[in-house]
Amino acid sequence: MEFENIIFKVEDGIATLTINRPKALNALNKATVEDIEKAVDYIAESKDIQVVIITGAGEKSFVAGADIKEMADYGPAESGKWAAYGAGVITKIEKLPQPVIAAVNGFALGGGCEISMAADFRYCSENAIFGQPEVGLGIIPGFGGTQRLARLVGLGMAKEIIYSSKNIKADEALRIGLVNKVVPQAELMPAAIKAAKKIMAQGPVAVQIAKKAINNGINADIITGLAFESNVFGLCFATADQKEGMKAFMEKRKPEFTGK
Ligand code: CO8
Repeated sequence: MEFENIIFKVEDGIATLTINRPKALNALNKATVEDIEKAVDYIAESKDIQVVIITGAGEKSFVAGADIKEMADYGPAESGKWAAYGAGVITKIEKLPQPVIAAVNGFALGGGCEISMAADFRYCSENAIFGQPEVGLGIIPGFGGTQRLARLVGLGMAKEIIYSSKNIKADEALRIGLVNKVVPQAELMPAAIKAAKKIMAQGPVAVQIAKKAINNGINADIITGLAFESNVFGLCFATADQKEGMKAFMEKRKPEFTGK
C-alpha cells in the first residue's frame, strides 16, 4: 500500500499508523484522512493485526487539528461534507474490531484530540497538550469532539474545555481521565507496545467481543447494554479459546490461545 501522509507498518501483530506531515504539525488535510481511511479499512479486514497504535511523527505534535489553511475558504456545504467525511473515518477507527491505543506525542488539538478519543485508550508524552480550540476559530468541533469528550471526561469538564478553547496539559489530562498514562517522550512507544503485548496475551476473540460489548453499551441504555453483554458472553463459550483458557486454568498452566 502506498501512502502520502502516513507511515503504516505491521510487526508482530501490532499495526502502527503514524500521521506524518511534520511541517504542518501533522494537521489533517483531506489527503491525510484518505490515507488513514485506506489503512483503517485494511486493518479491519486483517486476520494478523491484533492491536493498533496511532501516533504522530516527530516529538512536537500528534495532530494539530484539521488543516485550517485547506478549509479556511470553505462554504457551509463543502465544510459540512468535509466534517461528515472526517467524522466517518474517525468512527471507523472506533469501530475497528481490534483494540486501538493512541500514543499522543505532543499537540492533540481539534481533530487531533478527536482522533485520539476514537482510540480505546490514550497514553501520552509529558509534553502532550490536548484541546478543542475550534470556538476560537469561529467553528465547533466537527470530527466528533462534542460527543466523545463529554462521554470521556463528563459534561461539565467537556463543556468548559470546548467553550473556553482551554489547553489541557498531560498531567491534567491524566487527572480528568482523558489519558491512562503519562510517560517521557522516549518511553511513549515502548509503553504503548507493552500495553499492546499485554492485550495480545489474552484471548483474542474475547478481547474483540469485550470491545464490542463496551462500545455498544456506552451508546445504549444500560438494559440494552446488559442484554447485549449476556448474548455475547454466551457466544464466548462457542470458541476454542474459552475451552483452552479454562482448561489451562485447571491444569495450572498458561493458555495457548488460537484466536478461534
Ligand atoms: N492547520 C494547518 N496548518 C497548521 C495547523 C493546522 N491545524 N497547525 C499548525 N500548522 C502549521 C502552521 O501554520 C505552521 O506552518 P508554517 O510554518 O507554514 O507557517 C506549522 O504548522 C508550525 O506551526 P506553528 O508555527 O504555529 O507552531 P507553534 O509551535 O508556534 O504553535 C500550535 C503550535 C499551538 C499547535 C499552533 O500551530 C496552532 O495553534 N495550531 C492550530 C491548532 C488548532 O486550532 N487546531 C484546530 C483546527 S480546527 C479542527 O481541528 C476542526 C476539526 C473538525 C473539522 C471539521 C471540518 C469542517
